[in-house]
Formats: sequence, structure tokens, C-alpha cells
Amino acid sequence: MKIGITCYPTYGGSGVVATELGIELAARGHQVHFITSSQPFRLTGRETNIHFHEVSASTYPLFEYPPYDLALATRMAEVADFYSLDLLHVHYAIPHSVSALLASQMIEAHSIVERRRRLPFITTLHGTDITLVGLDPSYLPITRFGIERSHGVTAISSHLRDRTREAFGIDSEIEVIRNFVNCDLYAPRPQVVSEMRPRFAEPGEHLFVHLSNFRPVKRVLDVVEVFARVAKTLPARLMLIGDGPDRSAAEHLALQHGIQDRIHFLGKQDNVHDLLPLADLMLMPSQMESFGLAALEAMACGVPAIATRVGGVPELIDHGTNGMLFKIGDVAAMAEAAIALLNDPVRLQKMSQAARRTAQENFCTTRIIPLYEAYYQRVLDRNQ
Ligand code: GMT
Repeated sequence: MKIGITCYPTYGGSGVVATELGIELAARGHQVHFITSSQPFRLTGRETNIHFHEVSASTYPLFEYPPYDLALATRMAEVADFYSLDLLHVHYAIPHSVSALLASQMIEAHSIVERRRRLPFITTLHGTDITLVGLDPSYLPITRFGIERSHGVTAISSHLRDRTREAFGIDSEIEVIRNFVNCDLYAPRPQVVSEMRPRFAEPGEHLFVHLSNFRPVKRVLDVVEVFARVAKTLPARLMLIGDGPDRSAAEHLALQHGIQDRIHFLGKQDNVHDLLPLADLMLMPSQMESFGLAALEAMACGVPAIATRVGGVPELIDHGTNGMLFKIGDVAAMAEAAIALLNDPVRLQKMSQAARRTAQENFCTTRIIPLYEAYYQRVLDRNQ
């Protein structure tokens, strides 16, 4: 198939999923075209079967805001026409589904190559496009419209499907295709651990990791609070991977607790698969996660997560088996659980193995990518 993929190419989870999906589809012989504002950060530009088409919204003194959505729709239609794309797959409803709708209508009306051809598009819902931004009254009607007019809609968890139905009153089909991880790349890697862990923790110290875009929804301050409590009791260090609005506040809180020298602020990192396996535990105390891709990536590396019981996280983490779930903001309970686990290496080891097993059995690319391929085919068949 020839597939056009659009996503936010920077550091959000939806961009990661879209890019990894494109890479996996290309490896299976599909022709993948990324139509995005910049090259998605996990692409090297050297992958076979992958093309990148940059969208640039030109400015004009009259425009207070450059009309990116229109530039995107135009580029989608151009690429679809030039390369005879079979379908578009957009990640994150706002504004991508609406741009895709326009592109699809443009192709139907004015395809240069072939008169009146169909260009179906699929929208994958990721989370804040539904639970936060999409609920803003200035976006809700157009988000609903973009979703309703999509030829196919997928959600990354059952929770997100149900929330979409409730919040937008949508009763058409929403296919649940959960997030996935490459279990060969994201794996416990003893060699890497023995080489790299000493950079982040002394022998005998425990190592925590948190990975996010440091937006308020991630509650990075809770990460610091949990870690501060643990560090009072046990020798421990924390790797904070990522960057975003709450980074300064996290640094300030670390200073207040006097634990700044125990925390590695690593900023944005490309090769998180080299860093995650180094840790003993992940902290993901989010206010909301429609899925929790960061926890899945850690679990595939054999690192269980201490997380919150929100959104789609319980579809991934089974409390006490492959990780632990707590109420939002209950930093004392999270710290207590982390200390108990670290003091019980046999239990921690069992949990680590269960975490890896969950990733392998339910969320590996080998299992999930064929679901996307089958869904594409279904959408194509009913839109010939
Ligand atoms: O919040 C983020 O990390 C970014 C956001 C996005 O859409 O880029 O993430 C959402 O999509 C991820 C990938 O599908 C999910 O794993 C996250 O749970 C989800 N975030 C929220 O629902 C807050």
C-alpha cells in the first residue's frame, strides 16, 4: 500500500507512535510518505520505502497566524496525487483530520492524475485531542466533524474510545488498536546496562526513570516528590528524560529538597531504548494517560512502572503483577511502594519479568502492526 502519514513530528507520544508505525510499515514493504511540518525526530532519513514531505505555511503580512491547516491539506492532496497514495493516516485529530478531509475532497473533485478518485483517510485518536484540547468549545464542533467524516477511526485504548463516544456523542465505529513497542529494540540489555549504568548510579544505588514532555498533565513535580521521599530512605538516583514547561519548576523543587545532585536532567533524548533498561523503576504519576506509551517502552525493557490509575493505564498495568497503580497525587503511597519493592529484590525481579512478558505478549509490533494493515484494507475495501 501507499500510505500518507501526518503527525506532530516533535516529542509527543502521538508523533512517536506515528513514526514507529511508518517505520514498521515500510519494513513490511509498504510505501510510506510522512507529510509533516518537519522530519519526525525518530527518523534518520535513510530508511528504505520512507519519503518525507515538509509542509511549510507561508506567511503574509495580512495573516496574523500562518494557515498551517490549509498548507497541510494542500500538501496532502499534492502528495496523494503525485504518488497515487491509497490512503492518508493522520495522528491526533486536531487539526489533522480536518486537513485530511479537505485533501480527500480536493482529490475527489480535482485529481490531476485520475478523475474523481477516492482518497480515504483514517484518524487515530491519541488522548489530549479528545480529553483536553478537543473539549475546548472553540475546537469541539470541528473535532467532532473531522472524526465523523473520517473513513476510519482508531483509538489507542478502550478508555479513549469510550471517552470519545461520551464526550462527542459519536456512535460510529471506533476501532481500538493499542499502542505498540518494538520488543527487539526495547529490551532488557545487560551489556548496555553494565556499560552505561555506572554513568548514572553508583554500585548499590537504585535508579529511577521518568520520560515525558514535562507538561502539567504529566505531574513531573510528583515525580520529584516521590523520589525525594525515596532518597531519604535509600541510596537512589533519578533520570529525567524529556523537556517542557514544567522543567524549571521540577529543578526548583529538587533544589528545595536538596536532592539536585541525585537527579540527572537529561533533556530530550533520541535513543531512549538505551536509557530505559538502565533503571530499576519508572515513575509515571500522570493526571491523565489515554494509554501511557512511556510505561510500555519501559516495561518492554523489563522496568516496571509506578503509575496512576487513570485513563487507559489499567489496560496496560495490572496492579501488583507487572507494575503498581495509585491515586493521582498520592506521592506518599507511591514512595512507600517503591521503597518496599526495592527492598524486596525477588519481588522486583518477578515484576520486571511480568512487565517484559506483558509487552511481548500483547503489545509487540509483530502483534499490533498487522491489525493496522488489516484495518487499512477494510477501509479501502469499503471506499472503492
Ligand atoms: O501527552 C503526551 O505525551 C502526548 C500525547 C500526544 O498525543 O502526543 O500523548 C498521548 O498519546 C500517547 C501515544 O498514543 C499516549 O501514550 C498518551 O497516553 C497520550 N497522553 C495523554 O492521554 C495525556
